[in-house]
Amino acid sequence: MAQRIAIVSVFDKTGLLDLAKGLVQQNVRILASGGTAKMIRESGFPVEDISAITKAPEMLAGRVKTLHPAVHAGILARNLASDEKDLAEQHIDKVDYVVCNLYPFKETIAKPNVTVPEAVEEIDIGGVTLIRAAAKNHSRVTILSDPNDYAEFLKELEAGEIKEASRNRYALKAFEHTADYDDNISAFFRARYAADGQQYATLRYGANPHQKPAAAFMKSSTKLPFKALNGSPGYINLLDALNSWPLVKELKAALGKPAAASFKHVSPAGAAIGVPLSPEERKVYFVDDIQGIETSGLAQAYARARGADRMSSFGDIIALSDVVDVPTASIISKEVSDGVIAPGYEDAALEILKKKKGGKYLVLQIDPEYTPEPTETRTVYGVTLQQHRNDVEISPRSFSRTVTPKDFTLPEGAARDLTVATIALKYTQSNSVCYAKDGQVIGLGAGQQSRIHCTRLAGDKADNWWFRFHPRVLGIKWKKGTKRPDKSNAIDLLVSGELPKSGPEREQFEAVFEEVPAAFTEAEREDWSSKLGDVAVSSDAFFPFIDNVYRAHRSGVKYIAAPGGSQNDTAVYETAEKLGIVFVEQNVRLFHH
Ligand code: 93A
Repeated sequence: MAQRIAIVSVFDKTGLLDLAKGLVQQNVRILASGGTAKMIRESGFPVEDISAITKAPEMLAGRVKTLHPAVHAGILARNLASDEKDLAEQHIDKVDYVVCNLYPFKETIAKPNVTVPEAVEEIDIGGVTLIRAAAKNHSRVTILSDPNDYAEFLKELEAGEIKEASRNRYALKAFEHTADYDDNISAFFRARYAADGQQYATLRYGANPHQKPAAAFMKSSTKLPFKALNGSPGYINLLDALNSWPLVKELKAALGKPAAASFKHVSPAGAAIGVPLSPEERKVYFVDDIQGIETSGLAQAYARARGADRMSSFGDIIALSDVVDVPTASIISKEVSDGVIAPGYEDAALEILKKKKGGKYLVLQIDPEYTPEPTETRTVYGVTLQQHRNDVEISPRSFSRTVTPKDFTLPEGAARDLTVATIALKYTQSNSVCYAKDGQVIGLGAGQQSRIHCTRLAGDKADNWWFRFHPRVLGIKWKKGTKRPDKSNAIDLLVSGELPKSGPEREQFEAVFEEVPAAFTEAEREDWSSKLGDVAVSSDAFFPFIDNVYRAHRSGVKYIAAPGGSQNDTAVYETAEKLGIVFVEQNVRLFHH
């Protein structure tokens, strides 16, 4: 048997001498690059320079050390007659083992104020080529890219040959080593060379001001699917924008009407399609002075999305399914909001939006044709998580199988409202439960660990929404100059039943009215609540207990859609039946995090 050959070229020389000793003991011929050979030689072990086979010196101050056919043909050759013939003709010997780790690119770029030339010098070429060639040919060649593997390798070598399972494991490690290395190189240059805002966007900070640096980017030189027409997005702005946009896109696709969503902390406060507004709705949603809202489905959709839960929508990120027109921009201009994402803007609408927030209002334009990769990847605490994107389609057809009553055909409005509620849940932090009516969310509970708490939270929000239509609220006489957020806060105190009888909070409450409205009595509450009906509810997962159905019923719920799978399914269905609620089995669980 010909003498086995190892090519050794390591930056990190940990364990190198023990390795050399073991290789020599097993009569392996060691060929090594400059610094590696020097260290082995100085320790008294036999070693040859790579030039012994390349017949070429290391060149360009080390930029070319191992890049040579004598090296790479020796590594890449298979046990095939044709490969053997090629090698014989060129007097090249097969290489059996490659030991290599790379220049410290990652460590170098971590240094403060590193320059491009400094980083460039640390881009390993020959080492990556050695590793990749050996890993490619791992059916014959062993590649060691991690000094931690030397001991085990030597043990196997002593015992005979390197096992296939070990070669496979080392090859995987090698591929990951070079992939990680390349990731660091591309990340370094992306941050410097990608046109800011096109493929790469520098963010002021991450979720909090101390989380720096922060960025949003695409890989593979793909452009970001959005561009900032005004302002610059923050990290949470983008989380909101990139969750709210697909919501409105899907809502429009499912129901054929313009759609809007109002997001806060990566959950919708409201979402709706364009359904004409009654005079009361215009008043409750603070849009009775908006010109042109009668003919703008988009403005109607946003009025409803923002109007669902005005308290939660304060400072929202807005998503709009269609090109933004003046009526929609006019509503936005009056509200406290952080930004908007839409496929386009009429010139006059953009001018209105650019004036908001002292000129800093975030206006994002999204490419409506953009389709994300099917696989989503993120890291949490350094661990990479990967999943297929939740691209399940929800439409009125998703609600065709009623459990109780059986084979019941939902009225169009109910199927529409369940569609709105369920698509909203698809983009809401779980657990989530959503109440909808008239093509809009009226109460949405997000991010609750307990489902009943979620059903209650969403139900309470739906009740608050409904009480804002009470004649007493519609008839409020505001003190002149009362601001919109102050009106929303006062209405919320009144309708939520949280109004204190006395004290400074009470005084502040009273200060905004010409005539202070009376708190609702128990009897008034019961009476007005009983007038709320035909509400649809959707849940992102099954109802584990019947309490959810009872709670939903108290807020005028007539239709429920939820996945099955609970031990209590039968009891849940029976409770719905008893209360005259239509229960639809919506088969897809929609957890979102
Ligand atoms: O500059 S290189 O990309 N050119 C080469 O041909 C080459 N071959 C191996 N760097 C090259 N290497 C790298 O040299 C190895 O990846 C290893 O990190 C380092 C070992 O150099 P030395 O043996 O001189 O200490």
